[in-house]
Formats: sequence, C-alpha cells, structure tokens
Amino acid sequence: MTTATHCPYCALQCAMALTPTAGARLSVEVSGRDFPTNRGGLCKKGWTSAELLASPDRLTTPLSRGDDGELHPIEWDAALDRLADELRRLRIEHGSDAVGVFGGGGLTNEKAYQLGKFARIALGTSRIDYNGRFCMSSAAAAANRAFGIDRGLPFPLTDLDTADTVMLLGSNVGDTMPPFLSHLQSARAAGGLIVVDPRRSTTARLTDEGAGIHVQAVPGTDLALLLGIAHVVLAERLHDAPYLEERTVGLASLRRSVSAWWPERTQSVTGVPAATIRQLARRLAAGRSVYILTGRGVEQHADGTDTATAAINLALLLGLPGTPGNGYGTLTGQGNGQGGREHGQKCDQLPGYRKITDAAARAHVASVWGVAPDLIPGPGIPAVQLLQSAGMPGGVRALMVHGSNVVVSAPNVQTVRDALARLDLLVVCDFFLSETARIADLVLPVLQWAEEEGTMTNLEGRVLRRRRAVDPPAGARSELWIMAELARRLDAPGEWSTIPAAVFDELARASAGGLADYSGLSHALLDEEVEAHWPYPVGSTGTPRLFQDRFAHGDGRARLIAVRARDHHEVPHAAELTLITGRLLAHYQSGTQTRRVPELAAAHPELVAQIHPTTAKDRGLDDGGTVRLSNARGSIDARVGLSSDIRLDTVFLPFHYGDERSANLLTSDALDPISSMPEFKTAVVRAENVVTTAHTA
Ligand SMILES: Nc1nc2c(c(=O)[nH]1)N[C@H]1C(S)=C(S)[C@@H](COP(=O)(O)OP(=O)(O)OC[C@H]3O[C@@H](n4cnc5c(=O)[nH]c(N)nc54)[C@H](O)[C@@H]3O)O[C@H]1N2
Ligand SMILES: Nc1nc2c(c(=O)[nH]1)N[C@H]1C(S)=C(S)[C@@H](COP(=O)(O)OP(=O)(O)OC[C@H]3O[C@@H](n4cnc5c(=O)[nH]c(N)nc54)[C@H](O)[C@@H]3O)O[C@H]1N2
Ligand code: SF4
Ligand SMILES: [Mo]
Repeated sequence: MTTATHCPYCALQCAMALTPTAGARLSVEVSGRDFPTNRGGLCKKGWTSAELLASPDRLTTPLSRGDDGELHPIEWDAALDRLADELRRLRIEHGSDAVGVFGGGGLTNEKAYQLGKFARIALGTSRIDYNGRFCMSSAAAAANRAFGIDRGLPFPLTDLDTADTVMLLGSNVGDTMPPFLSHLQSARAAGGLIVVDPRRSTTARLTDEGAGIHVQAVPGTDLALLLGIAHVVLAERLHDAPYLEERTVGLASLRRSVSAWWPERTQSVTGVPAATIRQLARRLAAGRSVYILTGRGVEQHADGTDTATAAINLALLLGLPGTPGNGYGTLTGQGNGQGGREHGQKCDQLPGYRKITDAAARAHVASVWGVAPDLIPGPGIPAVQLLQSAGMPGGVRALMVHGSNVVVSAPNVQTVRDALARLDLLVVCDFFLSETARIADLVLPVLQWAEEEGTMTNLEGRVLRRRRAVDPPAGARSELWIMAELARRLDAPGEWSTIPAAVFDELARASAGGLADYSGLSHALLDEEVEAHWPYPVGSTGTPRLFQDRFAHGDGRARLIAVRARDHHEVPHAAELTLITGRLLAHYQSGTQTRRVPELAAAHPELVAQIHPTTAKDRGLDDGGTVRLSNARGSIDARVGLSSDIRLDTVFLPFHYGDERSANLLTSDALDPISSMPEFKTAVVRAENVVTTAHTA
C-alpha cells in the first residue's frame, strides 16, 4: 500500500508517496505527489531520502560512554534509569536551570510541543531553545514587531504564480528549494525577477536574458540597500499614500530615517550603482503583482532583524502586505521551521506562539498541562548563550539535544565544542551518530520520518500530515515515548501521551486563543487533506491569507519602524576577504543525513571554497589547489573552486561538513540584539595558498 506523506527535509515540504519495495534493499520507493508547493516535483535530496531508512549507519540501541571513554551499547531501561538519576542529582545539587534542552526545527509539531512541555514541567528548567534561533529568529522578530504576528509566508505559495515582480533578498531557492522555481516563472516572463546576492547563484542566474535583475551587493550591506530603495520610493513619490494612511503608523519617522540614503551614498556603501537603485525602486512601484521575499542571506546577520524590518518597510511603502496579488514574506527553512517556532521550543514562548511572560498565557497553558501557573519557569536564554553557558558558573551542566548537530552548525563553533566538553552530561537523541552524538555521554536512537506519525507546518503556515510507512528498526524509540518514560521516572505532573494524535489534540487545546491557533485541527481532519493554514480556531476553515482586513496589532495597523544601518563588527582590511556561508543543492544542513547518501556525497565529496579567479591569482591560488582560510577564531583548509560568479572581495563556503572542515570554525558569534541571531553570513578571513600534495596526488 502506498503512503502519502511529505519530504523529511526542507520547509517546502514537497508531497511524496512511499511504496513498499518487497525484497529490495530499500524498504520504500519515493515518488513525487501532486501538491501546490511542489506540483509533483522533488529535488535530489527528496528523491534519495528513503535511502537513509536502511542506512547501515542507523543507530539501533542506546549508547553510553564507559570508563574507557568509548560509547557502548546499553539497554533502554538502564539508559533511562541512569539518565533520570543524573538529571535528578543535578537538579538537587545545582537547581533546575542546570539542565538544558536544545530542540530542532525538524521535529514534528507533536514532538516540538512535548519537548517544550517536558523542559518546563518535567525538568522544571527555563533553559530551552532550539536551532531555529540560527534560522528564523531575525525574520520572526521583524514580522512580530511590524505585523504583530509571524507566519513566514502570510499567503499560499501559488499566489506567486501570477506575479510580475518578485524580489528575493539573500535567498537561493534554485538550490535550497528547487521545486519553488515553478512559482517564479510568471515574474521571469515579465522580466521582474530581482535577486540580491553577492554571488551569481543558481537563482541569480535565472535573471539572465531579460528575466530580471541580479544585484550583486557587498555582503552585509542589504540594510543600506533597502534604505536606499525606500529613499527613492519616497523621493519620487512612488509610495502608496492611501494604504499608508489607512493601514500603517510610523511614516514620519521612517521618512526621516531614509532621508540621508540618496542613491549615490547608497552606492558607496553597497557597491550597487545608483542607477540600479533607482531602477529597482521604479520597477517595484510599477509592478501590478509584487512580492518581496527574504532568505537567510539577509537575515543571518548581527543586524538581521533590522534588515528584515527594512524589507518590510519597503513592502509597506509600496502597499504590498495584505493587498490581493501582492505581499511580503520570509522563506522558512527547516521542514517544520514554522511549527517548530510556535509550540514552545523557544526560550521565551509557550504553545500557540504565546509569550512566557504573559500571565494570562501562563494560566491558560498551565490549565492544559494540569499544573499551577507558578510551576512554569520564566524565560530562558537564546541558543548561542545557552550553548556557551555550558559548564560555566550559572550555566547548564547537562544538555539534552533533540534534532540539531550543534558542533557543526553553531557559530564560532570551537567555543561551542569547548563548552560542551565542560558538561557533566550530554545526551543526544538522533538516528545517526552525528558529530554531536559522537561526543555525547548518552545517545538515544530515535525514529526517522517515515517511521512515525505526526504533523509539520510548512513555509506557508499550512499544517500537513507526516505518516508512518515503514516499521522502525527494533531498538529505536519515539521521542514521545522517551519523554513519557523520563517524565514518569522524574515524577513529573501532567499527562505524557505517546500517541501523536493525542499529543496533537493537547497541542491544539494549548494553542487555542493564541496567535498560532490550531484548535480546530486534528489528525483526523488533516487526513482529509484539507487546506489547513493557521490560525485555524474551532469552527473556522483556516486562514490562507493573513492581513487582508487588519494586521495583528491591537489597532489593526502595521508598524513602520525606523532602522539605521550600522557599521559591521568586522570589516576586511587590505588583502582580507569577506567569508559568506550557505548551502549546496545536494547537502542538507550539517550534512549528517545527506553525507550518508552515496549519490549526494558524490555530488560534493569535499569542502570547496568558491573564489574569484582574479582574487585567487593575487594570492597564488590555483583551481583545485588548497586554500587556507583563517581568522582569530580558527582556520580551515578547503579545495579552491574558481568561479567568476562571486565578488572579488568575497569567498563562499558551504557549512555542510564536520570536524576540521566546519565553516563555523570561522564564523562570528556576534548576535543580533533583538533576535539573538548570530552573524553567520559575514566573517573576515585571510586566504593563503597551502602547498600540499595530498589533494593533487
Ligand atoms: N539544499 C539545501 N536546501 C535547504 C537547506 C540545506 O541545508 N540544503 N536548508 C534549509 C534551511 S534550514 C534553510 S534556512 C533554507 C535556507 O535557504 P537560503 O536562504 O536560500 O540559503 P543560504 O544558502 O543559506 O543563503 C542564501 C543566499 O544568501 C547569499 N548571501 C550570503 N551573504 C549574503 C549577504 O550578506 N546578503 C545577501 N543579499 N545575500 C547573502 C548566499 O550567497 C546564498 O546564495 O534552505 C532550506 N533548504
Ligand atoms: N555557517 C553557517 N551555519 C549555519 C547556517 C548557515 O547558513 N551558515 N544556517 C543555520 C540554519 S538556518 C540552520 S536551520 C542550522 C541547522 O543546523 P542543525 O541544527 O545542525 O541541523 P541538521 O544538520 O538538520 O541537524 C539535525 C540533526 O537532528 C537529526 N534529526 C533529524 N530529525 C530528527 C528528529 O525528528 N528527532 C531527533 N532527535 N533528531 C532528528 C539529524 O540526524 C541531525 O543529526 O544551521 C545553522 N548554521
Ligand atoms: S525541495 Fe525541500 S521538501 Fe522538496 S524534495 Fe527538496 S528537500 Fe524535500
Ligand atoms: Mo534554517
């Protein structure tokens, strides 16, 4: 029997069908399934996703570090007893906040919800955060302050299908969500695809031959660019005055904040010609159906929230949000990057996208959990600080990791590796021995996507069913079961169901009345394949489009928020380069899954630094040779990949490799003051030739 489900990887959540293959090496075969986001298409990560179900690397028993320093198999009961004892001891000796939890945007809604609840009332800790901090936090913070709500795309993706102008800021969907490209055809045909990226990326190349404009700005100057475009919009009276009057507040201060960003000044900061800046403003204003979309390229900066805010300001000046056929959005990344940020994994949030500091929210959630509101701890600390606090006075002494490979993907990663080494106890739940699992004291093997039931919320805020198609290997356990078993051993209050549909029902009740209201949904309803965009309160049929009548602030109006371009923490001098980091088509995130798929590993077997031929020549670097990239934080050797698609002052590394090939050895942990997003996208590095025979032999 064929099972209808969705891809395990990114937020596009392409629909797929899994068909059992009797006797074959793989237990199921993948085919694309028609669905609005992917129209039957899949990228090669999706096509090959089932390979990992039968991977020889699969963990099938808990592993515990012995006195010899090695990981050894251990029975489940013994593992959980030992873990519960340790957690209890740490709590008694050092207080509840000595135990931390690190979640992931790949977890189903059910697991993300249960993890937030587990941290707060089974462990009693405030110290929970998750890898979405590295991903969606700046865009979320910007949307919350401008619109009063954060749903990545406040409209269905198919709305783009008739657009004549789409501006992609720091997003390379051509590699990161290939089936997305079908939604850009209309804008390309109208000559209106605008891509802002320091690289001529796969997506930027789609602007060739009259299909649009590639804006190859200096990395990290997007905020200035957006202020410059807004300046032209106002100076040339291209703004939508009636919309601004009726639907927004803050125009006067916004006007002042962009007044000094005339095109020539903007050019001097961004490297974008003044004429192009004027052309962009005019094109955006002239479009009939216009969308502005941001990706990690502009958000993963120490000024990411202000940059996303500047993009929203521009969209508001043009009257896009909430106007039919127009819009602003951010492209959520992980499979459940949207749902993962709504149900309580964030250090300051409770389910339903509620604030943990809001007394009424606490009372509501406490009543669903069956505890007194006082039992729910206050706000914790965001991801980077949480990780770096490990083993420090007042920091966590134990950490439970569910769905992240932090020793590869966290910024300035050597500090995180050092911090985790100081822990009394590191527990990693995973299905592979990721780089983080490798250094754990206890590894608990969990289920993969096609082995469990659940729900995911895609980049459009659409809630989807993930379905079980194969039996898990004996020895692996569901995370709901692990949490229930630990909760029982810790004498935790409340109910701890192991049935995903039941946990969903509880989540739905906990979310009722919140911004992300799922209360009208259930697994049974979702099984009917209804189009379920949240908010979906009881009695409604969901909300495909937000903001049509009002924004989510009390007065119904959006906020224009004046933001300022700041100097960067690090500026390249003389021969230094700006390192930017990002993704390749064939690999996913820290690479722990995709590096285990032979076809994907073969596509990018080693770390390659993309560098301009002229830049390389100046440094004596040859194509295929080895470059050493270094700064005060670390040093990496990479294969040289010459390409005139990148700026002369910039070098690009993917972050999909572990250990000494981790791009994050070089990235900065400078944080955005509002979102706590780290500066993943720009770091200053030196680049030198390394004479080695290893690569060339
Ligand atoms: N193949 C693949 N697909 C994925 C993922 C994956 O790991 N692999 N991960 C998923 C996840 S979690 C996410 S968050 C999304 C991310 O999806 P994207 O946001 O598309 O991914 P990135 O490659 O991180 O960054 C996009 C682009 O930003 C550019 N960039 C870097 N610095 C700057 C800058 O200062 N300004 C501007 N304007 N651009 C800059 C890079 O050159 C890059 O082309 O992808 C999802 N899809
Ligand atoms: N330099 C640089 N660094 C970056 C970025 C960048 O652009 N540049 N991007 C950042 C972004 S946007 C993101 S989202 C992060 C992602 O980086 P990570 O958080 O490291 O993400 P993954 O590599 O997907 O790690 C997920 C881990 O959880 C496991 N896993 C998958 N599903 C489940 C599950 O259901 N339960 C459990 N327990 N485990 C599961 C996988 O096997 C894997 O080991 O990286 C960030 N780091
Ligand atoms: S685009 Fe994303 S969801 Fe679609 S097949 Fe590829 S990884 Fe899976
Ligand atoms: Mo992400």
